[in-house]
Amino acid sequence: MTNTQLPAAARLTFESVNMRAVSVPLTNPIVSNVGEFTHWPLILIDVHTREGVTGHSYLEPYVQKTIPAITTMIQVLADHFKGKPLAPLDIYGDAMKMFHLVGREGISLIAMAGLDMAVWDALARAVNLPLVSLLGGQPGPIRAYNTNGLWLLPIDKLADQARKLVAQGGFKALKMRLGRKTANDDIAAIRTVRDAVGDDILLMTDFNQGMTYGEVLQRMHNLDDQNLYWFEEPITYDNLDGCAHIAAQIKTPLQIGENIYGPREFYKAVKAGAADLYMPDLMRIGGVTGWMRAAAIAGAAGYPLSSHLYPVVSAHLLRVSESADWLEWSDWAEPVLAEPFAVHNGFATVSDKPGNGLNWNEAAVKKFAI
Ligand code: SMN
Ligand code: MG
Repeated sequence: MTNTQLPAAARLTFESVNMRAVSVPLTNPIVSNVGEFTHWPLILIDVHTREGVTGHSYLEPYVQKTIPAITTMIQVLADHFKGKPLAPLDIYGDAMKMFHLVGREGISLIAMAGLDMAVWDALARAVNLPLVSLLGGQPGPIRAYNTNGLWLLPIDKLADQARKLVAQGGFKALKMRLGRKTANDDIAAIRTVRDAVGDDILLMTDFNQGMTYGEVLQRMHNLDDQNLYWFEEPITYDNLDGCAHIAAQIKTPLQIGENIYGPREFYKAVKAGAADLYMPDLMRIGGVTGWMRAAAIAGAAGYPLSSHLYPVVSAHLLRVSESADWLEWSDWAEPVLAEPFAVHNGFATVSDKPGNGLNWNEAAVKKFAI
C-alpha cells in the first residue's frame, strides 16, 4: 500500500524535527558507580509532519557535553527522511542501513530511538489513540517501583529517604544502589532501609557495573541471603559471559538490560543466558520499534521484562509486552512535562489520551533551557 492509499488521518509525511535541550534539578542527586549528577539533562524532540500533526519524545543523555553529537545525528536522520511517509518500521530499517557503515549502536541508535518515539507519537495522535492502543493493547495499570533515590549516600541518610520514597506513590517496591566499599557496608545499608520501610517492601538493588568479576563472586555470595528482589548490573554491561557465570552461581535473580543497544544485542544477551531478568531502556533499545522487537524476544524466551527510565512511554510498551514485569518510575523529567505521571498504591496508569503521554510545559522548558 502506498502512503496515498491510507486513510487520511494515518497518511502522514515526515517534515522536520525541532530539538531543545534542558537541564532540570534532581530532588535526590544521583551518587552512583556511573557518576554523580545534581542536574539531569534532557533533549526534547518534536517531529513535525507535513499534515500538521506533531509527535513528542525526549532523550536522557546523562552527559550534557554529548548533546551536540546526539542532536547532530538526529538532524542527519531528519534531513534524510524529509518528505517520506511517516512509517516507523521503514524509517528504522532505512536508518539501520545508513548506520551499518558507522556502527548501529551508541549515538546512532540513541538518535534513531529519539526520532522513533516521536514518530510513533505522531501516528498515535493522528488516529486519536493512545500509543498502547495503536500497538494493539489497552490503557490501564502497570506495577511500578520507585527509583528516585537510595543512591550511594551515607548510611544514616537512607532511612528517611526510603520512607519518603514509599510515600511518593504507595510503592510496594524500591530500588537501592549497592557496591559500597565492603560487603558489610552494603549489608548495613540494606538493614537500614529494611528497618525503615519493613520487610514487605521489595528491594531491587543496582551495582551500576561498579565491580570487577572477581569482586562480584565474593560480594554476591555475601548478599545472596538478604532477600533482595534482584541484583542489577554487577559488572560491565557488555561482559555477557561474565554475567551468565554470575547468574548461574547466585540465587538472587540477575537483572541487566539498560545498556543493551538494540534488539540484535538483546538477542545476543538472551542467547548467552546473561541474566534472569531484562530491563531495556527506550533510548538504547531503539525506541518503540526496538522495544517491540526486544519484547518479542524476551516473551518467546520466557524472560520477564521491566523498563529502565522513560516511565511515561515505557508504561505504554509494558502494557503490550508479553512478559511485562515492572515499570521503573522516576520523576526526573516531570518539571518539563505538562501532566505528572503519578503512581497510586504502587501502580502507574496509562491514560486513554491520544499519543504517548508526553506534552511539554512550555514555561518550564524556557526556564530550564540550556
Ligand atoms: C541509573 C539510572 C540513571 C542514572 C544512574 C543510574 C540506574 C537505574 O542504572 O537503573 O536506574
Ligand atoms: Mg540500573
